[in-house]
Amino acid sequence: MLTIYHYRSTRSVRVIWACEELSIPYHLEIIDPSEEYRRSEEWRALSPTGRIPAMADDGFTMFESGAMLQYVLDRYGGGRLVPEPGTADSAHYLQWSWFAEATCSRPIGDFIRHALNTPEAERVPALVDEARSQVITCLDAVESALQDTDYLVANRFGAADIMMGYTLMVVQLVKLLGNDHPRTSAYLARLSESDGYKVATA
Ligand SMILES: N[C@@H](CCC(=O)N[C@@H](CS)C(=O)NCC(=O)O)C(=O)O
Repeated sequence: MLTIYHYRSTRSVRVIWACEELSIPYHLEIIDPSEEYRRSEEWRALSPTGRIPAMADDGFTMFESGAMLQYVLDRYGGGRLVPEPGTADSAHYLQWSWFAEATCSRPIGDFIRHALNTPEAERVPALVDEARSQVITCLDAVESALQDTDYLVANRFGAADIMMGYTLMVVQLVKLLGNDHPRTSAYLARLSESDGYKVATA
């Protein structure tokens, strides 16, 4: 059985959410999120940079939430939640999945570091503003994509929405999602109504 090494509100939410949507059985291992544990040999054997999450299945382990999600869908998904490979819809599924983690997550991380995890007296406004502006540019892209559709690909809920849904959940947590992006806010509200999302973020 899949083992998902999890801590609340981290990117393991994506994998749990997909497993819940598809009724794939999994075992949750809640890890100690302290820096001390994440520096330990035990955790570094699963996640060499000390980050969360990691996953084990069938005698191997892996890190990177997007890769974990893709593996779970390939192995246990039976074609559900993903478009047929090699099609335009699949290209867009890959595009939004990579966008969620590669392009959006970096400025969100920068914003958290420079604005939230730095004491006010030490903050550098230019760094905070730059990170915020890059997050807003990402939100603009999502807002524009949601113009005539409820979901990112083929107007059907799928894995791209799980990838982006988690990213938007964090954007909302750090209070950068608001009235300027009404379609994106409504999209996240729609996603968060699903039982899979509720279990994964509980
Ligand atoms: N690209 C990686 C990012 C992993 C990551 O940054 N995880 C966060 C929690 S969601 C973390 O461990 N942060 C602590 C740190 O960076 O030291 C993935 O998708 O798994």
